[in-house]
Amino acid sequence: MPRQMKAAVLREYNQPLVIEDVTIEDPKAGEVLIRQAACGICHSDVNVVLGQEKWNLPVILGHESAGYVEAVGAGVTHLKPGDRVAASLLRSCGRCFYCTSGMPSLCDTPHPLDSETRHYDANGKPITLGMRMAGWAEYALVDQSQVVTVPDSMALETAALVGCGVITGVGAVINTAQVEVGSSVVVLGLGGVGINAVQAARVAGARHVIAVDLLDTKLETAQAFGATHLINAGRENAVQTVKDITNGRGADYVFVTVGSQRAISQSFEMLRKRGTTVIIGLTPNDEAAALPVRQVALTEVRVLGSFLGSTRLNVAFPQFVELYEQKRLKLDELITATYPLEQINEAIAVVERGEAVRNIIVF
Ligand code: CXF
Ligand code: ZN
Repeated sequence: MPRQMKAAVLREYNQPLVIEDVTIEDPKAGEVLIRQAACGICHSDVNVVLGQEKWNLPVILGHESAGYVEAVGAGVTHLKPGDRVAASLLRSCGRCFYCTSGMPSLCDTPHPLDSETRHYDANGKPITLGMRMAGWAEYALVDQSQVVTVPDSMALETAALVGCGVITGVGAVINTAQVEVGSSVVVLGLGGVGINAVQAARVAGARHVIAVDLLDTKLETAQAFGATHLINAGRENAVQTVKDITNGRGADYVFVTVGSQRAISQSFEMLRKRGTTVIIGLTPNDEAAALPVRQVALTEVRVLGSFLGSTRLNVAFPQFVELYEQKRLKLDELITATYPLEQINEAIAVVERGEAVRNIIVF
């Protein structure tokens, strides 16, 4: 039986979201309906609200959450109503070349939830299920591959952050780059992803964890998450400072979390020979960045892309839980503030101003 719920609907770009009565359908085969406890606000959601990324309007956004299993579709055997779970936008079919090769973040099998309507407004008109979750709502419908169970030791608000920000930042360091003990690591940009890259570099045993941003408040946060050196790129020459810290050699790894050509160019100037630039942040549209061809060839630098931290959810989540229980991964500290759904527009405005690591909606 379809359920009635409140949801935050984006009807027009650059306009406040509208809290509406929405009908959501039952889960179909392989799907899970989650009664949401919490859902994060990610910069990628805000980019859609601002019209910088387009979805078919009206749309419900939100793509990292946690809650309770409300109902499961046919064939879902490892989850039952009442289970505490976290959900991610990382969806994978389990059968394609990429999934069977251990690269589920690159799964390219279309899913019915990508295109089918499961949400209807009060007039019976369809609403798009955005960001593979439509998480800013009292219930969310996802594929079972997007769901992991949460132990009682972890609050659902905390678990909600794992699905995008944590897997993307931590995964880039641990999975994509596989940073070695003793490395010199630079993180350019200290939003939700950058802060998680900083703490993952610390967990991985990096010698230098050099955090770079334009805002002192973000640099202070990075220090609390394990950065050993802070560079305000507005005041300091970041390239020179990285060289100074690394015996004039340059960094082993630079993680570029901001989608900017300038940051990518700078990353090459900061690298040592055979160092690695990891590109995480997306540039607007399909902008290209110039590659320093001679340097790439002559100094053997490497360029890696990282999408959702090259994560395998069922491997990563239990690891994160254990690191969290050992107090080596800080998750509670990522939460800047919690808001009820009715105040989602205030919460988004704070994120837009760059004042939050993570704001979350609680239900
Ligand atoms: C993004 C990456 C680009 C597509 C939307 C989701 N990842 C996390 O926010
Ligand atoms: Zn996100």
